[in-house]
Amino acid sequence: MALLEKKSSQQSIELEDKYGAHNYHPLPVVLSRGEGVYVWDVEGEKYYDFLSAYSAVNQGHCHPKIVGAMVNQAQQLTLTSRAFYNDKLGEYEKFATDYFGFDKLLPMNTGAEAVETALKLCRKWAYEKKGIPENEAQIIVCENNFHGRTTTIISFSNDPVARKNFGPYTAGFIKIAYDNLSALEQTLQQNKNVAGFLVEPIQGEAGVYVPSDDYLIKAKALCEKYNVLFLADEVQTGIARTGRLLATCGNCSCADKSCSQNPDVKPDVLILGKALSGGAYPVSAVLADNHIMDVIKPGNHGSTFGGNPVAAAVAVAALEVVRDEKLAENAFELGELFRSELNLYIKDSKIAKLVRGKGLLNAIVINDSEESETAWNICVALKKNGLLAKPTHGNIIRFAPPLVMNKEQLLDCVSIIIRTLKEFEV
Ligand code: IF1
Repeated sequence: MALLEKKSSQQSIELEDKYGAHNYHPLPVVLSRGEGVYVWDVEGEKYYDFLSAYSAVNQGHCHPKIVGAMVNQAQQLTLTSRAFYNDKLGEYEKFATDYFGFDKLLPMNTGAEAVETALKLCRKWAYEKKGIPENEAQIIVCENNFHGRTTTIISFSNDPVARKNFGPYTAGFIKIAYDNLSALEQTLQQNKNVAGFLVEPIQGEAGVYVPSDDYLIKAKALCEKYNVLFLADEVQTGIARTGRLLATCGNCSCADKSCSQNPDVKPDVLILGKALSGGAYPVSAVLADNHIMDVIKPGNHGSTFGGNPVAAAVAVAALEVVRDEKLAENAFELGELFRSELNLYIKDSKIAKLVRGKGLLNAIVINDSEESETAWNICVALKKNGLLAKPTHGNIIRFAPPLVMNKEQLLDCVSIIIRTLKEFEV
C-alpha cells in the first residue's frame, strides 16, 4: 500500500496496531482534520471535540492566528539551541512573565519536563536558600495525582498502571490526601526538610476533583508559614480552562475580575503546558520570581528544543488569542450552563450520578463500577452521535471542549450527551 494513498479508518488502525507501541487504547475513530470545536474522521464524519486533546486545544483546532505564527516562524528560523540567542525567546519571556505576573520564565517543551524542572528548581532552592541538608529535601504531593510519565514523576504516583514495573523509584516525596489541610499541616510539622508542595488546583485525571474553595489559599498560607514552596501544576487547569486565566488565578491578567470562586493564590512556582501553545506545538514553561529562579545558573538545566523560536512565536499567539477572544469568561459562562443543564437531567437519571467541574473542565460520574465498560460504551455511543469524549478512570467521563465554543454549540452538545445517556438508562 503506497504510504501516501488515503487510507480508511480501519487501515489506519491496523497500521498503528502493527507498527506502533501499544501504549494507548484510543476510541475507534481516526481523525484527519480539525477546525475550531470540530474534528473530522478519514471518512469525512464530523464530530464535536469534547476532549480538546486533554485541554491542549483550548483555543480551538488549527486556530488561524496560532497556525499563522507557527508557519511564519518556521519559514524563518526553527531552532538554534540555547548555545546561541534567538530574536524571539526574550520577547516571549517578557510577554509571558507580564501576562502571568512573575519575574522569570524557564522554557521547556512538555508538561512532564516542566514538572521535572519545577521539582529540580524547588530542591535547589531548598539547599541553597532554605538551608536543607543536601539530598535531604522532601516534596509533598497528593494522592491520586497526575503530573506526567517520567520515572521520577511516576515514583510518586499511586496509579499502579502508570507505576508498576518502572522501579526503582525516585526518593524524596511524601504523599498526603488531596484537599486535606490538616494532613498538609501535620506533614509540615513532622518533617523539617520539606522543600515544596506540588499540587493540581483541580485533579484532572483522577476524575476532575474540585477541592474546597479555601483549599488552595490556605495551603499556600501553610507553605508560607513553614517556608515551603507552593508549586502549582496548571498544565491542565491553566490557560482559561477553568473559567479563569489560571485556576490559582494569582496575580494573573484575568479579565474576569469577579474571580469570586476562590480568592487569588499566587503560586511560588507556576507550571504551564498544553494550551500554552493551543495544541499546535509542544510548549511548556515554569514561572517564578527572582528570589527562586535565580538559583538556576548556566549548565544547571536545559533542553535542545526548550525556548526555540517557533515555540516562542506560537506561545505568544496562543496567549493573545486567550486574552483577545475572552476565552476565560466564555469558559466560565458556558461551564455554568453545561453543569446546570446536565444537573436538570441527572436529578432523575439512574445512569448518571453527578456532574462536577469548573469552567469547561467537567466530568460526569456514571452509576456503575470502576471496572465496568459502561463509561467506555457511552463514549462509543457518543461518537456515533457526533461527539468525542473519553473516560478518565473507569466510570468517569471527562468533558472538556475547546473554549471557543459558543452557546448554541454547547446546547447542541448537551442534547447529544443527554440523548446518548438515555440510551443507557436502565
Ligand atoms: C497521558 C489528562 C493525564 C497533566 C498535568 C502534567 C502533565 C499532564 C496536570 C504532563 C498531562 C495528559 C497526558 C496524557 C493524558 C493527559 C492526562 F489528565 F490530561 F487527561 F494523563 F492525566 N500535569 N496530561 O494533566 O504533560 O508531559 O503530557 O505534556 O500521558 O496519557 P505532558
